[in-house]
This record gives sequence, C-alpha cells and structure tokens, in this order.
Amino acid sequence: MHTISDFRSDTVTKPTPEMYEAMARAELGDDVLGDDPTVNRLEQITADMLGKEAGLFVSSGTQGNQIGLAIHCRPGDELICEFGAHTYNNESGAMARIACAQPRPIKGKAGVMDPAEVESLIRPNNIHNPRTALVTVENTHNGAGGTIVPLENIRAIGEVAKRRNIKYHLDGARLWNAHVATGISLKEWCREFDTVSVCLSKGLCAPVGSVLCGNKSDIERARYLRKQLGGGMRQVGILAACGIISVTKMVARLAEDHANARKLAEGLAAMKGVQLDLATVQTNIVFFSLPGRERELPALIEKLQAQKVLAMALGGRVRMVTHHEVDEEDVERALMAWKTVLA
Ligand code: TLP
Repeated sequence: MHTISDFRSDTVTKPTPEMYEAMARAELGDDVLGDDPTVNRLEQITADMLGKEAGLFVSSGTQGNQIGLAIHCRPGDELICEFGAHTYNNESGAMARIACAQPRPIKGKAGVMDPAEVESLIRPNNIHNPRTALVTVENTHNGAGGTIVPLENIRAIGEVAKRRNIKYHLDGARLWNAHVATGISLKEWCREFDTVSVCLSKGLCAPVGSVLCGNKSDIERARYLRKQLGGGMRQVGILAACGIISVTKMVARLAEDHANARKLAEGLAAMKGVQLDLATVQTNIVFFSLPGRERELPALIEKLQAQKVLAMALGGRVRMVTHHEVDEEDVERALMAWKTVLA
C-alpha cells in the first residue's frame, strides 16, 4: 500500500529507479538538429513496434494527437471523431486552434463508431461543404471507461477511409492496454492507420512524452509542425531514455493494472447507490455514477481524500484509474473508503 492511494489517473506515476539511472547515463545531443541518439533510438524502437516507418518524440499525448490531425487537415477541413473523444473534448480546443479542423462527432457505443455512419458523414465534393479529411479513433477509449475498440471495427472504418480517400489517425494514448488485454499485436492494431500517437507517461511510467508514428513524409511534416509549436527540445534524450524503458519493459505489467481495476470495479458495483457497468471495465479505467448524488460528488471526493484515497470527478461521474503505483492493498483501502463515504 502507498502513503496515498492515488487513483485519479495513470498519469500520476513517477519514473522507476531504472529510469532515473537511464536518465543519468543517457547519451545526449541536440534533437532539433537530429543529433540526440537516445531520442532517435526511442523513435525508431516505437515506430518498429507499431509497424510504422518513422516516429517523433513529442511532449504530450495532446501534442501527438494535434500534430497528427494537423498533418492531414487543411484549415477548415472536417474530421470525424467519436463524441467522447479526448481529441475533441479534452485537448483545450486544440482541434480548432492547432489542427484548424472542425469536428463531426458521432455518438458511439462504448466509444465504438458505426462504420456505415462514418461513411454517411463523409461530405460530397461540393463548393458549399467542408472537405472531410480524416477520421480518428481512440483506443482504448478513455471516456467510455478504457474500453477496447474491436479490431474488426478498426478495420471496417479503415476500409471506409481508404475507399473514400480520407486519412485515419489513432489516439493510442493507451493502445498498450488494448494490446495487453487482447494479446493482439501492436502492429496488428496499427496497420490501418496513417498516424498513431502513443503515450509513454500514462501506464508506462515515463515522466514525459508521447511518440507520433507514421510514414516518413508525414513524420517529416510533423517535425516541422512540432517546431512551430515550440516543441523542438534540445538534449531531450534525458527523457527519451525513460521512454525506451517504458516501451521495452513496462508494457507487460499492465495486466496487473487490469486485474486491479476489475477488483475495484466489482467491489464498487456491489455497493448500494453505485451505478457501474462492469462490461465497460476492460482495462485499467473504472467509471461509475452515484445517481441522485451528482451534486455531492466534489464533497464525497473530498471525504475520500481524508481517507488517503484520491479519485476524479469527470462529467458527473467518478473515475478511478489503476497503474504502477496502486496495488491490491490500495484497491482494498479504496473500497473501504467508498463504503464509509457512501454510508
Ligand atoms: N488524458 C488525461 C486527461 O486529459 C483526462 C487522463 O488523465 O486520462 N488521449 C487520451 C485518450 C488521453 O486519455 C489523454 C490524457 C491524452 C490523449 C492526452 O495526453 P496528455 O495529457 O499527455 O496531453
């Protein structure tokens, strides 16, 4: 058990001792000049794992996604995304400001869009219409509860994108979790996409960073856009060194987080007043609501905090996320704390 059981997000993890050592030993260079060997290695390892030609180390998932969208969209273009998508709801309006695209959201089921509906929303060529440039998927889908978008669905939407000549981007912030939960290889998950953004600083414990992957010319363009955003960093191998450990050593252990999330969810679902759909608990995220008590949520979360358990109120629901720094005892403590708080 940890001093504080922090279930707010898997972003709260600290670097592992091995990461601190790797930071101290990292070979460095000026990455804006393309000279940082550690960054170059992280980019190549990640691209290879995802089956893409090239990768670009970026400061965050938001930056990876928004550069990904911006590569494919001209200002004023339209992109199709799921209604609860992080790119649309949780990136501070960057879709409008940075990618300069307007969203055409679709309400999915557990984050999964209907390929026929995607196709029906692609605009015909007409001077009055925005051009539909892109469709984007999130896997796992955070807002839907860490749900896995099935591979058949990804392929079916990919088929629509290819046939209708639009681009396809994956917000794979937690793609690692989908890979571990299903056993489906990362390459298989990524095959259909033009660009994929994966995060190193969620379940994988790196302090900073994401990698945007795609073909060489898209990543070259991405490097330029990153520089425009002020995201060209210098001796950043000090961070990439952690990322290399993330992608090579921290993926398999996500299974523990999934088991802990399941335990937590089952315990919560059994509590009176808790509404929780266990079918959505497929990876490391647990969302639930307390019908009739929505306005009390901030106060309840504060009471929980007094018992050293942290959770997050998001859109009228409670979110709890498991990760490297919460173990089974933290789960037990959280269940006890909720029992007391809800009584
Ligand atoms: N999500 C954060 C918050 O923004 C909600 C979290 O705590 O889960 N894609 C997905 C699916 C994400 O969940 C996140 C972060 C991002 C992109 C953005 O990553 P960062 O925070 O590195 O910009």
